[in-house]
Amino acid sequence: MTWPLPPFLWGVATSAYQIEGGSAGNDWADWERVPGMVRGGACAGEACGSWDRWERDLDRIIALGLNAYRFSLEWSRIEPEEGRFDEAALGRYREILAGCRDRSITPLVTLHHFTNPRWFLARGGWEERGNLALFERYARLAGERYGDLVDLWITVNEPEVYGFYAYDAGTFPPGVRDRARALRVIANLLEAHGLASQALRETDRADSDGDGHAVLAGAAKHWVLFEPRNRWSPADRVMAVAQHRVFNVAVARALTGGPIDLWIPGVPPVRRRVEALATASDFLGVNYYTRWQVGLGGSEAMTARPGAPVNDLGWEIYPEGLRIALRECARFRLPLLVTENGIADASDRWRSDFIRTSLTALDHARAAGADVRGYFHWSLMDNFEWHEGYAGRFGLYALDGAGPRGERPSARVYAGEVARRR
Ligand code: IFM
Repeated sequence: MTWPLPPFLWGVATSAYQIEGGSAGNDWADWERVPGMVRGGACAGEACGSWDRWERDLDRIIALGLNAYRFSLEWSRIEPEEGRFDEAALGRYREILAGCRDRSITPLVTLHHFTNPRWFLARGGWEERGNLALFERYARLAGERYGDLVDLWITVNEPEVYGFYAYDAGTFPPGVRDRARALRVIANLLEAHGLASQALRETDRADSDGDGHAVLAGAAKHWVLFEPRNRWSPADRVMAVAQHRVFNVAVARALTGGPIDLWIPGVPPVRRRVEALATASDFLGVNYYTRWQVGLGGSEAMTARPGAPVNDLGWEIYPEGLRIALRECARFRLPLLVTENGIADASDRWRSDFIRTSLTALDHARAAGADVRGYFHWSLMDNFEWHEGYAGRFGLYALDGAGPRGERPSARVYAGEVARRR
């Protein structure tokens, strides 16, 4: 597809449940109350209070000199009971979107970012292929209600992370540990991307920014660099290649028009061709954070390189890897958006260098031919980091107010790096 070259999108990314506060109708609201499921017994609670303080968030984006904002709609607010749509919630998201447009911020709107309405999970959630029509209906509504304000859509965020965390590792609700079910869930989310993208194209006919496109749709893929723990071990090398194939390549291939073909040794494969996927994506969203070592030995499935610097969550700090991730993603022959990239660093010791090095990696990837159209830093503010609770502080702004108005020194670095490139 030809996507005209708009100004490069420089933004930040967030998701509804992680920042809004006060959401009670989804699976996470139930899950976080189960003892032991979230680090330190944390609950999202009021999070960043963004449901009411969204203007503060947009003003912060302006203060950083950015022109784009990726955020998500909370499906359970919009459809608190199956088939009942909440006009007040729909109205609030409309206000936020209009607030973006008033400030010349291009919104990039995600429909599904990990949370599910409670009623949806009760119906079998993403395990039931028949439930995809429910997501399609929600996508259709979003297209109808917000098409005049939104051209850029992300249907699903990190289907592979959701599938493996919720149905294999069991760290996300519903806490299942069954790899075969995980593959089925990922396949259904991939299909959902196709259906939702089609629904958006049918309902969003308004070209909000006059570039000739009413809808540019994609999904956000968490791209991990895998390497063998012991590079002389054939078994470890096989593991690294196998994980790269299923987690990265198979998912990206389906998202960019290929068949669904998910395969892990010892588990029945999931293979099907979904017509709606063939033309579903105008871009591939790339969420890049780190590199992991994998192998047969050791108690942990994935580990950081021994001796490498790590962030507050124990992830290797490897911002140079963004260049490799973008080179690998460019092979799928669609424009790319870096839809997430960031570091958990409460002390703000590493973030400034991380940003500088990541953006240099981005420059190099573009110079080498990767067609990247935007970069969204994760995240604007510290927020609820799922099963890690509030232990992962990814914000350019601190939740509990370090520095003037909570702005961390690295926020200025990001603003400066963007200003140099705009
Ligand atoms: O906070 C998450 C986000 O919800 C999805 N991508 C990775 C981020 C950091 O873990």
